[in-house]
Amino acid sequence: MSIEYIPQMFWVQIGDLEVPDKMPTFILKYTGKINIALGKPASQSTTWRNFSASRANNGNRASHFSSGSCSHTEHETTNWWQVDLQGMYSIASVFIVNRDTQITGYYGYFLQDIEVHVFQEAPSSGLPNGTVCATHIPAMGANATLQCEAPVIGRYLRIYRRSSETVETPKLVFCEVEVYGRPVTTCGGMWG
Ligand SMILES: [Ca+2]
Repeated sequence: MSIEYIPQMFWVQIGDLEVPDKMPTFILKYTGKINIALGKPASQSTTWRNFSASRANNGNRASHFSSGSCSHTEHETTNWWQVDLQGMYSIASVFIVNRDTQITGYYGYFLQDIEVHVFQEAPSSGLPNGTVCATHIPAMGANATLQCEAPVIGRYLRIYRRSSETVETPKLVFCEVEVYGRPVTTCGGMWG
């Protein structure tokens, strides 16, 4: 014996239409809490060993250096990490997971003097000449949210670290970079 469930449906008249009154209703509310950097094409100024840029937006917040989930540049005067969001977004904030959260007193300086820049076109040089979204001067702890002073519209997000006299030759190490914002839609096509 089997039991078959047959949902009961009632019909109501709305104007000239007869429609079911038990239609499931879904309300999609965009909260801006979707990580728009996840899995998008990532690059960095240089790569130390096999600590590729894509490790910083692979969705894994593991912060141990040997976890295989952190990016790492070579030691440079100025270095950067970038993600192509593959579309135009109004970017509101960036969440960064630093290396080795249990000993950030030491590794915090890896993320000192960093700037988040946003570009609408792919940057053509290594210069930090985008629109500044946020700046973080002091050494960062285990992780931090960098809130843009005002939302910045763009497709490419690049995080720079400049050399500082207070620390050794800089490098950029990210165990995760999450970007939060809203898609920017434009009207066009046949409806102009
Ligand atoms: Ca990661």
